[in-house]
Amino acid sequence: NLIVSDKQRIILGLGKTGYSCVKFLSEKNIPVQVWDTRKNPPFLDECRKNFPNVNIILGPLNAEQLSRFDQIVISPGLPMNDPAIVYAKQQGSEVIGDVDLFVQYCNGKIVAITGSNAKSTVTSMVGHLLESIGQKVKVGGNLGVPMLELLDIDTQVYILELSSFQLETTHELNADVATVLNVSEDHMDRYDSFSQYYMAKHRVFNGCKSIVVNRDDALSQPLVSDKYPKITFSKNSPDINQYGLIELDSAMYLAKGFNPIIAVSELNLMGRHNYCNYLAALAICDCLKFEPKQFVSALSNFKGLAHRCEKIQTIDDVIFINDSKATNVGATLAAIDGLSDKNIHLILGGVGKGADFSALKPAIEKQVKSVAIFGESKNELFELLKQNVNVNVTLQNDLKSALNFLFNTAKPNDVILLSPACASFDMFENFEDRGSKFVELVGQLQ
Ligand code: UMA
Ligand code: ADP
Repeated sequence: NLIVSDKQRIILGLGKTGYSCVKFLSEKNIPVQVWDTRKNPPFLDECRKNFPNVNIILGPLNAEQLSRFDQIVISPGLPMNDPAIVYAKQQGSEVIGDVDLFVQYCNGKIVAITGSNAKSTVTSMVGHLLESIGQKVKVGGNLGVPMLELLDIDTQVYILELSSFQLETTHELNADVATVLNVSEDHMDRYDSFSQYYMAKHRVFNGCKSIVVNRDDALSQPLVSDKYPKITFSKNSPDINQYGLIELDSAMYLAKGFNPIIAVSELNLMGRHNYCNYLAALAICDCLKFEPKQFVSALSNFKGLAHRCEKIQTIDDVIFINDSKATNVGATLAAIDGLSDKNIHLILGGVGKGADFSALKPAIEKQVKSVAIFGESKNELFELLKQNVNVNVTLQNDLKSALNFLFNTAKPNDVILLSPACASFDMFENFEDRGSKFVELVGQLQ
């Protein structure tokens, strides 16, 4: 049992996660202190007001002081390889995250979803499908609401989106269903190697009871033995009793084995990558013993999330798509592939997070007509893409000039796609802010 009252415990971080831990433990009369390296962390005032007895330390971590605590509850935004944290661990401090606390107190089933892309979409989809059949569900984690805030006695299934940062500090998750939806490079500014990032993701399988695997992505296969019940999905044709896509009378269907479930024309989300997301969600529900035929109407009325390949509007027959959540190369490749029947004009750039952009080049050469690049990584992207006879590549100062350039270039029926392959915090607050500014700028074109 991790929590014993005589333990000296410190929470690191006073953002959403840190504050949820302070609140959860304090309300159980478990003494905590909290430390944030920032001078003015987001929940400072709220913490002072609601928990005046909690000691708050602000400023850089001190290894000696930190190592005096028996247990350190670390927020996902802080790296585990911080020298003070490494030292405290060497001195015997136990380092955990909010997931470990959650698991200790959770009585419902846990669906744990990770992957480099599609986590939020699939997490929300599973929530929507299960709710449609009357299950009492809660959805959260990396998606936005810290998981400790979800806990209550009525919930039957918790559907958690988990980031590699959250999984790094997770020991026994014991999920009823666990999945790594896909793995491609991301957050390389935080990891020493791709394999370290991959290993963090695969901690989602620790102690799990059943697994969902993407047949198209070898890196989604768990490194555990075959003893776990397993259901698979693929954007290609299905295996016996497994999920995939089939064609019947020239229409494409989601299918289990060779039994069609619903025609993709009935679905709101476009592109093969999204069909794959519906299949992943169905496979997860199947692991919980719910058959796909129960979900036909819920599949057709799932609206999708903003900023993920979201169609904004059409002006002069040019279609505008906001995929601001594409903060890594894999997501942008999926968007380009998903729109392969259109002429694409692409807006790229922002904070590269140490990524290798080279996989973008062949996809852009094959399917994109013009690219407008802006933001912190613009020179690196321009160097990669500039020598190209078939694609018009331009450097721009900001999102507005990038959009205006492409609008002047695009022809009727073409698509202008914001899918930047980069994080946004060089010029925006977050990906939502970037997407909303894009929508606003598109509105001004009329
Ligand atoms: N920070 C400090 N000093 C500290 C603590 C944090 O400088 O002492 C900085 C971190 O470096 C980071 C920022 O503050 O830049 C926020 O870190 P945090 O751990 O306080 O974050 P929370 O507010 O608790 O939000 C976290 C997730 N954020 C991160 O993992 C960075 C949120 O995911 C998540 O929704 C929330 O917990 C609830 O579970 C956001 C995210 O960007 C959306 N996630 C990354 C992603 O999706 O790519 C992994
Ligand atoms: P995450 O929570 O993992 O970041 P989201 O559902 O928010 O996932 O989507 C992030 C980005 O990934 C969006 O740009 C979206 O269009 C793209 N995406 C969605 N599904 C897939 C998929 N199956 N493979 C690759 N990219 C995808």
